[in-house]
Amino acid sequence: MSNSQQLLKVIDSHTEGEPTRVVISGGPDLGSGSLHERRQRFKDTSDEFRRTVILEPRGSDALVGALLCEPVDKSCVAGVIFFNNAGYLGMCGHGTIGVAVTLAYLGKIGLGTHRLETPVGVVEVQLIDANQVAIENVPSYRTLHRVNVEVDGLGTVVGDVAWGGNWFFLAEHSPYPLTLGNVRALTDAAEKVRAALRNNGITGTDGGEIDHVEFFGAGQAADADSRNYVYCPGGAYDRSPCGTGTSAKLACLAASGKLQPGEQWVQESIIGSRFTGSYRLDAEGHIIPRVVGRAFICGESVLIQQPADPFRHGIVGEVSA
Ligand code: PYC
Repeated sequence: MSNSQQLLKVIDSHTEGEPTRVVISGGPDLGSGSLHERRQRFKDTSDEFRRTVILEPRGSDALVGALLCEPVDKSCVAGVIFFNNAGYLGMCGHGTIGVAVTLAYLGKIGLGTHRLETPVGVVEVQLIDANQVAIENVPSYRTLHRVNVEVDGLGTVVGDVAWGGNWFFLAEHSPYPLTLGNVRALTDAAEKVRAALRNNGITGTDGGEIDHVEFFGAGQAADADSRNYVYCPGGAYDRSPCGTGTSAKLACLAASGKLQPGEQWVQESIIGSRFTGSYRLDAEGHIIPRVVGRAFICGESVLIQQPADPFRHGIVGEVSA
């Protein structure tokens, strides 16, 4: 066997069905600087690494990768940069729960509260038991209320724009019933909504693209407040209720006076898994979402890249014979 093959150690988990792959060794050296700067360096110099970890044949469109880094803020147990099949995320709620459970599995953290640094700020994680984690997300807020967007094939779609660590459009009504059988139709609809937002110049307040779309409906379980479908930037749907998406939802509920600080909101996903959300207000009056969910370790492996493998950096197109 060639000894120039590259080895990457990863631990896989899923958070309420949504997968996270934490890179334990073999990742790129991103040097120093803020997590925001290191995420840019990752993008500029090591995008092949992202593709190797996430894309088929080693990964899948639903997978979110987490690269552990030295934190700048020494009160944090680790820094983390999240990435997926399309690029890099500011924050990832299900991924943070997956990272916490992975760090516990590795014996690096115990029960209790810990801090993690992300490119968009510090988040707190509380390891409640080996699988259950509460995250306190970055401040979340609604920036637009009841925007009307003309969407190809769907007519006028009404929704809010909110930040929950990523930019979300939260449509008031789902174009289709929120069942797993409708995922293809929901994904097509979400892509059209995203395109309409882009074509109409509707962005986040920082000019960032609104690249996550949520549709909401009634919860199916008796104690669920709502069910969602969440479209992620690379075209995959979130199997979990989406941590940053639930944070964006909490921001909208708070802004409309429909949820008070400390009240619970049970958000069901399209596969019936759930997060329990609530929020507190910080000194500036921003909402700080708390999202509770479970993650389970489901793999510990070594990814191998052999030099002759045409797909060692993932399948990005056809290869010639
Ligand atoms: O849980 O925040 C989240 C998330 C974002 C994209 C996929 N999951």
